[in-house]
Amino acid sequence: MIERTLVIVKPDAVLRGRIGAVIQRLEDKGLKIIAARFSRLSEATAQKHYAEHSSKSFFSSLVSFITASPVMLMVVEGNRAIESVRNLLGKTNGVEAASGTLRGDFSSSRAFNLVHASDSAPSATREIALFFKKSEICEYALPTQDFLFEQGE
Ligand code: 3AN
Repeated sequence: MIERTLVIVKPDAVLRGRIGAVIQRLEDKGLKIIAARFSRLSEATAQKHYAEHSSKSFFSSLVSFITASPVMLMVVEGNRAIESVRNLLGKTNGVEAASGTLRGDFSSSRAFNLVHASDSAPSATREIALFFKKSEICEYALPTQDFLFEQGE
């Protein structure tokens, strides 16, 4: 089942020089980047993105953190991409995330956990629309496509 998901390489990963490491893991998995932009989020956009957490005590620190430096925004496509990317990230808290996952290997924090990825199909639709226009999404085929997963899988 082909899905699209939104990935944000967050300021901790950008400032620690780990953008490449994140992209490498996505490519290693056979996922396809179909849109990308390097951008500093406004406070208003960050608040919209994290709207589901607006009542939480950590909301303002979440917004400060995601706006602290530019971030790398990407739309990633592939077989069950939403679950697949969440598995590549690991648990929210880097201390608890399994070794081999991005957070497990690169984060020792709950707040500074390197990467955001959509957690459901409705979230992915909402988040992709928040950051990308339809015209910014590039449809193309990978030459390796037939060897990444079976049709209908
Ligand atoms: P995930 O990023 O794994 O989807 P969410 O959606 O539960 O995790 O949380 C969004 C972000 O909010 C997390 N990436 C984390 O940085 C932060 N966060 C979540 N829970 C807490 C908390 N209890 N205290 C501080 N920050 C938190």
